[in-house]
Amino acid sequence: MPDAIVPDPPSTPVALIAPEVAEALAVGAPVVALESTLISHGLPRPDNLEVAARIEIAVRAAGAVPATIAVVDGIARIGLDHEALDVIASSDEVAKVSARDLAVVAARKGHGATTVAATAHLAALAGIKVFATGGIGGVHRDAASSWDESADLQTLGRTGITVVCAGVKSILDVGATLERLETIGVAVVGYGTDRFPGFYRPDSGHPIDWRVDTPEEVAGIMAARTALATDRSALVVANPVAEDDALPAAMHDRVLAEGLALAEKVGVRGKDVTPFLLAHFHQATAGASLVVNVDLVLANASLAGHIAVAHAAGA
Ligand code: PSU
Ligand code: MN
Repeated sequence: MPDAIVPDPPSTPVALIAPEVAEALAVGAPVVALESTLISHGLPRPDNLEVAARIEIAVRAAGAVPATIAVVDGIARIGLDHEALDVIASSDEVAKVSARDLAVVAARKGHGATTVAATAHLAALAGIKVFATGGIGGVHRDAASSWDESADLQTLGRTGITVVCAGVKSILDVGATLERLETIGVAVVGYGTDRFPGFYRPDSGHPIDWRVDTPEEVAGIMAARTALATDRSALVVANPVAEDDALPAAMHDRVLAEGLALAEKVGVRGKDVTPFLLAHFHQATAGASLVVNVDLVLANASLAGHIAVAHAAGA
């Protein structure tokens, strides 16, 4: 992608790559894309702004350039300055934007926090190979009747990017999500584990076929994907939260059951479901789940940075 994408007929650009990110991409230096929905809709204010900054620092500490992605004043920005990050973290006018919503928000010059789907799409467009988030979206537990399956899955099925996450959120039907990932051709490897992580917990109860133990191993798989042309869908690197940082199992299971019952009772639907359940966890655990959420995102940002470095080095 050129550093700015201008629509035809020309007007103001609809997408812009920050200078530092553009320079890194131009010389093949490591870059890590970061999503913004977890900042605006997943974490409570005002700490979310500081957390967003710490996520970028974790990427830099690993030796890569962070590119947080969001739509600001109708422009899809690949890499945010402090002012733009502040808008996303603090404004009440920020929509949760999946890939299908990008053009609507751009055309009406609004603000949008990008989900995994929208972030992966824009990152791939810009030529970024590695992306870090907390947990990707998936199949909801009531999907058989609600049809609620995150658009993250569809997008990852057709977007060539490596996504580092702590599995999928335990609010989802993890088994069904793993089946869907297989169907749509998304490769899944466990980082230091052969169990699929469950976001707040290191083990969702489901095994995965492939385990890797180093960033270089992931970079090797990325190179082989390109050579074999299986890099048109995503590679998920599932990085479990450390047991010491995880939410205690009993607390997790109790709060999850309460949250699912409450969502049902209140009748939360559509894109409000995930933010509602995350907020319930934060409130019902008196902030303990928030600490876990921040820890796992920072760990994923760091690992993504190391993978981007290994990939750039041609490992
Ligand atoms: N990871 C987090 N917190 C979040 C999310 C991920 O630690 O809030 C967001 C991501 O942006 C993901 C979204 O794309 O949750 C999934 O929303 P839905 O289930 O409505 O597709
Ligand atoms: Mn949904």
